[in-house]
Amino acid sequence: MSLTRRQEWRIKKIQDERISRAKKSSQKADNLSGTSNNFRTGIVITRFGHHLLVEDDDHNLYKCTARSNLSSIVAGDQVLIELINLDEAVISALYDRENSLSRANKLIASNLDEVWLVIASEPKYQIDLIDKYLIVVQNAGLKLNLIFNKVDLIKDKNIISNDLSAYRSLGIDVIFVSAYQNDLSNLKEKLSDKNNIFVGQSGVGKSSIINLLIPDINIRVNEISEKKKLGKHTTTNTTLYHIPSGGNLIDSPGVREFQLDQFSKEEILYGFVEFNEFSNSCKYRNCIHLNEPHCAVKDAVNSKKISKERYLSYQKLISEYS
Ligand SMILES: Nc1nc2c(ncn2[C@@H]2O[C@H](COP(=O)(O)OP(=O)(O)OP(=O)(O)O)[C@@H](O)[C@H]2O)c(=O)[nH]1
Ligand SMILES: [Mg+2]
Ligand SMILES: [Zn+2]
Repeated sequence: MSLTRRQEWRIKKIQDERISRAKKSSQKADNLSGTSNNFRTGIVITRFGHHLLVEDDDHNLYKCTARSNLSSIVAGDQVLIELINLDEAVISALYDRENSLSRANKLIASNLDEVWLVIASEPKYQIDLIDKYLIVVQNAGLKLNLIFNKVDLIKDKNIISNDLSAYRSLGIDVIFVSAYQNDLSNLKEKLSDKNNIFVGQSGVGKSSIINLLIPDINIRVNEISEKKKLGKHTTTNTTLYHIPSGGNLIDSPGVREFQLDQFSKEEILYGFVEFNEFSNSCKYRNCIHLNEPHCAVKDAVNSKKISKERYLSYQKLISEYS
């Protein structure tokens, strides 16, 4: 059920009041005794069933329930909690998010700096899926990076470099790693001191990489199916982990594919950033570069200034979902 603007405004107002009350009473408690009261700010680590795990600023963990008007709280959210006892609390308010990432209308995580799409040769990377993630991430105001895992299985790296060259020209980093060979040297420092999330197909090795980067956590990993070479959806909860050298890394459950239902034509187009510099020269101002005459984007495809594969992918996505 979606909320009306007025309901949203009211909820926001109530939360702002709670935050401001908590601040005041915390100041008062500090002044009186040097100890603080029952309110803490914290970060959401994960959700399990109706509960959430929240870590306060002093790294204490609390099993929390959320007040009923706080519907969708996800890993990365900054919240105000009220303690019930040593390890339980109630989430009373959600602080404003800097950004958030949703897929197929489902909120995944918030307050991110970098989104890493992990791909591999088994299960085989799908250009379609990369383009969908680009649309999602671009529309969330974030930047997409690519991690190519399982390089130990690759026989000819040139084919892959070729397939991904369109993304490199978009300025997207493609980092080759192997969790199997513990070869993550290209990746480590790029994650440092940032809020990162790993997304991608099931079975590409997201959790395996995180297990290596963050010692002692032992996230469950699972072999991919022998026959179909697909992952088995091993990770079920989106969970935030702290990187020992600084920063956070969120592991998320893999997908096979997802729909772009919530996106308009304009938003799908926004995921194809390289069309931008040409679209101003299209004859029609509202050209969507499909069947219109004198389309500068189509001209750019013909003269190889825009990758043909990317244009075909655009045609496919925009006709399927709009
Ligand atoms: N050969 C090879 N296998 C790897 C590598 N990284 C991970 N794997 C294997 O790939 C399989 C899937 O790994 P996971 O880490 O569970 O994959 P995931 O992306 O977290 O999957 P979901 O949780 O289902 O989304 C496991 O059997 C891993 O051992 C790698 O670099 N090389
Ligand atoms: Mg996993
Ligand atoms: Zn056009």
